[in-house]
Amino acid sequence: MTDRSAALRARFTELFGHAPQGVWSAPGRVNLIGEHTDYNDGFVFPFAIDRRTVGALALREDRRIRLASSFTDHIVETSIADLGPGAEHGWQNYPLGVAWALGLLGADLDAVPGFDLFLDSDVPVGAGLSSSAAIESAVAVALNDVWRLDLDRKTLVKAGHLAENEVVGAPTGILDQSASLLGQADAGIFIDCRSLETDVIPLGFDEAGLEVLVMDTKVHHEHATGGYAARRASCEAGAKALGVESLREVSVADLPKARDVLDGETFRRVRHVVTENQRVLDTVRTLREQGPRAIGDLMDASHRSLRDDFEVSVPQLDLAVEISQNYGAIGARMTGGGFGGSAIALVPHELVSQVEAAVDAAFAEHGYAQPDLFGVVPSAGASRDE
Ligand code: GAF
Repeated sequence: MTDRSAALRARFTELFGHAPQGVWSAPGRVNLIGEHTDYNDGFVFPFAIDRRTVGALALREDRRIRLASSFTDHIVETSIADLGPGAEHGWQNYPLGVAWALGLLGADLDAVPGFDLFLDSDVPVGAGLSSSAAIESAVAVALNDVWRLDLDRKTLVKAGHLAENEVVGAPTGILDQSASLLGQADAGIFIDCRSLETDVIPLGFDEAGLEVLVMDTKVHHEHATGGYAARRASCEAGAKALGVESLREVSVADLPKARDVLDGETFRRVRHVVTENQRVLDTVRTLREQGPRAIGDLMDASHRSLRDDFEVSVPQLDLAVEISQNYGAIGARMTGGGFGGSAIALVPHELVSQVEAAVDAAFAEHGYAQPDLFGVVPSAGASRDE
C-alpha cells in the first residue's frame, strides 16, 4: 500500500466510521494535439498524466450517499433517489453525475445500494489538465466494480461525458474522459470522435531525450461558462451554413470555398477545426515515421491557430509558449479548452531548467502570477489500486 492510499484509507475511516472496501484512481490528461475538435466529430491525441484523483469507497446497506474530499471541509449527503440534473452540489456534481449517468447506461438505480466516498487529487484544479474528468473516471471505475455493472471503458467514457454535460452543465466533448479512462503508459491515445475508434500510439519521449513540461499559467478557466459554449455554437453555425452534419466533413481543400460562404469570424473558427484535424493526423504519422523530435512544428502551428483563428488563448499562454520556444522547446502549445489553464512544451532534457528559468523570469517581468512548471509522464489510465 502506498503512503497516499494509507492516508486516504485512514481519513475515510475517520470520517465515515468504517473502512473502505477498495481504492480506485484516474489520471488527469494533457492533450498533445487536437483542440476543440472532439465536439466537431474530429480527431484528438491526448495522453494520461502521472497526476491522479484517488477515491476510497464502500457500499452502504441503505440508499444514502455520503461524499467527502481533501479539497472541501464538509460531507455532502444525498441519496440514490435524488440523483439527476438540476441538483446544486458544486464539485459533488462530478461524482453524483456519474452515479446518475450509470443509471442511463446499465445500472438499475432502483436497486443499487448507496455508498460512502472520499476523494483526494493531485491534479491541479482549473489548470486545463482535466481534474474534473479525473474525478468522473475514478468514480466511474469504482462504481462499475462495486455495483458489478461490467461496463466497458468506452461506456464509462459516456458516463463521465453525460455527467459533465447534463449534471455539471458544461457542453464539453469526450476528449478528457477518454484520455483518463483509456490512457496507457508511454503512449498517446488517438481518438476518432465520430467512430469512437481509438489507437494506442507509443510516444517515446524519454528515449528521445525529451520531457513534456506543463506551464500552468494560474489563470483559471471554466467550461461551464461563456467562451467555450460560444465556440461550440460557432462551429455548429459554420457546419450548418456549409450544409454538413459536422465540421469533420470539411477538408483543408474545401476551405477556399468555405471562405465565400461564411462571415469572417465563423470562417476562422472553421479553419481552426479543419486544419487542426489535419494536424492531428499529421502528428500521428510523423511520430510513427520520424519520432517525437519531428512533431514540434505541428504543435507550434496548433497554438497559432488556437490563438489567431479560434481565439481561445490568453496573453499568459502565448508568453509561456513563445518563451519556451525561444529557449529550446522543440514545440509548444496551449493544451485543453483555453481561456487560461496550461501550455505544454516538448523540451530536450538538458534544456528544461533553462526553459523554466526563462518562463519564470518573463512572467515576473510582465507582472503575471508565478506559473507552476512541472514535467509530466504519459501514464496509465483509470484503475483499481487496492
Ligand atoms: C475541454 C473539453 F472538456 C474537451 O471536451 C475539449 O473540447 C477541450 O476542452 C478542447 O479541445 O477540455
